[in-house]
Amino acid sequence: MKVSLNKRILDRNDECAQKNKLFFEQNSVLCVNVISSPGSGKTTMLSRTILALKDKLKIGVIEGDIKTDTDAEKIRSTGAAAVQIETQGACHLSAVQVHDALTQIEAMDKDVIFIENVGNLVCPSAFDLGENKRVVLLSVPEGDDKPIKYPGTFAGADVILINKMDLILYIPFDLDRVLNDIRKVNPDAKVFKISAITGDGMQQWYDWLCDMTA
Ligand SMILES: Nc1nc2c(ncn2[C@@H]2O[C@H](COP(=O)(O)OP(=O)(O)O)[C@@H](O)[C@H]2O)c(=O)[nH]1
Ligand SMILES: [Mg+2]
Repeated sequence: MKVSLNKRILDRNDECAQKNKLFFEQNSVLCVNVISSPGSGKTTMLSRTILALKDKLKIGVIEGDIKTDTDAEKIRSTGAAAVQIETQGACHLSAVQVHDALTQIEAMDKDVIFIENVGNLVCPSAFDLGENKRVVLLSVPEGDDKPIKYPGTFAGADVILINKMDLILYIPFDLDRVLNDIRKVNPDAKVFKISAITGDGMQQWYDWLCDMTA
């Protein structure tokens, strides 16, 4: 019974994800679903990216959180359009929620729509939002065992950003192990080492993003 209910929820989600996909295709919008644990630096990374690329790309952001619109406010302070979805307890965004947000954010006029998913390394990866690309962040203080503990999420990424590299001198974190473990679950992902605070390493990420929109 539980299995068939879950399947129905996922089937309904996938139907709407297909509509979103068509919308992005028809409007030449690159949609990027950003997934990570809470606190790994999604909002900081997105804010820095928007400021760095503001003369090149029109960017909008759909923010997902259980409560509050603080992240949408942070994004708006960069000058970009942002809409907040409060999931009221749900641990991931759904394609329907994204669909409803697209008109509010005037997504048809943007080059890139980022979706900052609810902070969680499990549930968001099961829900297709119709995005073109998936980015997973892993930050140094979370520990070097996350790619093997949450292989499904890392396996689904097009890009993996290893964030908070500025802290690697202070926190035990075996970078070689992380890179090896990522290769085992996802040999094709691009992996960029960044600090969203200092900006180190961010240029490779900007280049990738610009290539995807070219
Ligand atoms: N040292 C360091 N702190 C960072 C970095 N990126 C984000 N932070 C900090 O990590 C905390 C959580 O960042 P936030 O962007 O809100 O994470 P989110 O929950 O994934 O959106 C904040 O205190 C940020 O200032 C980084 O590259 N280095
Ligand atoms: Mg955030």
